[in-house]
Amino acid sequence: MTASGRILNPLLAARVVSAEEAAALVPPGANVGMSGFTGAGYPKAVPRALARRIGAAHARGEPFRIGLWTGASTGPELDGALAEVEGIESRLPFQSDPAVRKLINGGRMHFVDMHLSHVAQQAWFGFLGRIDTAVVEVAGMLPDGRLIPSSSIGNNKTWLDQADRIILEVNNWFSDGFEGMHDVYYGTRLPPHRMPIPLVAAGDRIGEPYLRCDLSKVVAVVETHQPDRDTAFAAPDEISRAIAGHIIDFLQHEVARGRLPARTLLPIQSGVGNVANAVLAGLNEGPFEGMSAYTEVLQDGMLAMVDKGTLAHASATALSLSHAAAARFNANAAAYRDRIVLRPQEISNHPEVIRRLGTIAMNAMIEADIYGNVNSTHVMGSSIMNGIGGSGDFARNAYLSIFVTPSVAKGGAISCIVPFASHVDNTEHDVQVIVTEQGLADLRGLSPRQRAQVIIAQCAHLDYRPALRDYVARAARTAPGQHTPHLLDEAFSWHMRYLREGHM
Ligand code: 0RQ
Repeated sequence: MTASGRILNPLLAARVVSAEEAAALVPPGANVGMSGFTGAGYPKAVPRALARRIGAAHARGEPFRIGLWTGASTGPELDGALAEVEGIESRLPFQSDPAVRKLINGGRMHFVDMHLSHVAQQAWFGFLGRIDTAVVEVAGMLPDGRLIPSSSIGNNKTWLDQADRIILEVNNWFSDGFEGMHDVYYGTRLPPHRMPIPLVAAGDRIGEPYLRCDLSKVVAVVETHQPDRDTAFAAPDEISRAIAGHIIDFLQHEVARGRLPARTLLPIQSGVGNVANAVLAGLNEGPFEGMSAYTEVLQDGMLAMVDKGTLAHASATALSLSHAAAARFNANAAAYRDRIVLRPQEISNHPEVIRRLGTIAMNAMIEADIYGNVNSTHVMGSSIMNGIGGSGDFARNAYLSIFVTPSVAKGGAISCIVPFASHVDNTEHDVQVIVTEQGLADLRGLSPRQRAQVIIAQCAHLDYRPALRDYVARAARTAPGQHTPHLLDEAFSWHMRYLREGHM
């Protein structure tokens, strides 16, 4: 047994080295598949040591960059450290680190923004190139070499299976209670041999609690003791409370129409960010109970719902918690294990399962246009914020697809309802409901021209309604086509005005 007490396999115990020694095994130019999803379960020591090595190489004038693949966003010790030394050539599939964002938007790092459910299968198809090295955080290692995952699973199964060499970080900050929380499904096959995924309820377990690992590929094991990044959320404010209120009214209306089961509804999915978290806080005060979640991220708001019993079961691929909530989770992990299951992201975000379960998807956005096209990723059309993440996986396949945003951004200088979205991630075909603090636009069964009327009347801020209505009226008079009437020569003038006024 080694210092951490978590490495019960003798072969793995014999591989324990320092983070520097492990980082020395990553070749320049390598594609590195690291663990980590929304700030949870990412390696904390090796990436920093690798960043130091890259920084030293750059100081000597030697080029050294890697391709960095993860589950989703990580933490400052990974994305932040590698960005600081400009050590990342290309990044996929999602990020939220300010330093990474700055490099991408400055044209100094490539970013491949992918649906999160697509990553593992595209790696298996061979579409992304070879994975040289996997660097994966785990909470422990069994005597037979199987691995206890930590606070996220993400793409770890795929990285471990596909990489030529494996570096493991074993983090004994996580309590013993994490063992048994995970469900790693090994039944996925490649076309034409695919079979149905046998998951019919959010809480089902269809796989194994451990990650398998070919021990002959493990070149280094590093011991750590460190919590995940602090994913702190802004307290719900008047705006997010109003958005939550509109959603609860809508869900009750759907129950009254017989389109949703009373009390438990259908499994909910909730996206990342302050607004999504605040909506969960609102739901926790609402009339529903014994619900389930089939989602990718379990954030503070959802943990509070589990604590209260509003949620009976939650399925995700990762936690994404503030330090206070993470400490509470860690102390009670054994109890949460019965109600919370973490899965690979190819399963948590799988279109087949999302559609079978009838998920209610609720994701935040940057802006929507008057016809219902949603921009989840780009500010002013050319700068990335985080990435599409799982919003598209859920929106297209959900029973109900809801997008939320405050009606204005930047203190009211920018309308989040615009004539023409400056970038489209989720199309009008995948967006059924749009909600701002102003109200809720139910777009189901509406044509584009009908949608424009409802979105402006229900969702746009009062200050922007006249200009939006003016656009619609003029487009109705002069646009060459009257299905989705647009004045293309001025469609982007809204965004141009903000740019000219120096809001970016
Ligand atoms: O920037 O902090 O610099 O002012 O965008 O905006 O209002 O705090 O909203 O934290 O809920 O994030 C869409 C980014 C919303 C997130 C997004 C600026 C605003 C602020 C954040 P500042 P808020 P949130 C499952 C689902 C895509 C991935 C996804 C996201 C910042 O929810 O990344 O859905 N979604 N995944 O000022 C200019 C506008 C703006 C704007 C907001 N119209 N114009 N700036 N901002 N609207 C989870 C995963 O996939 C992992």
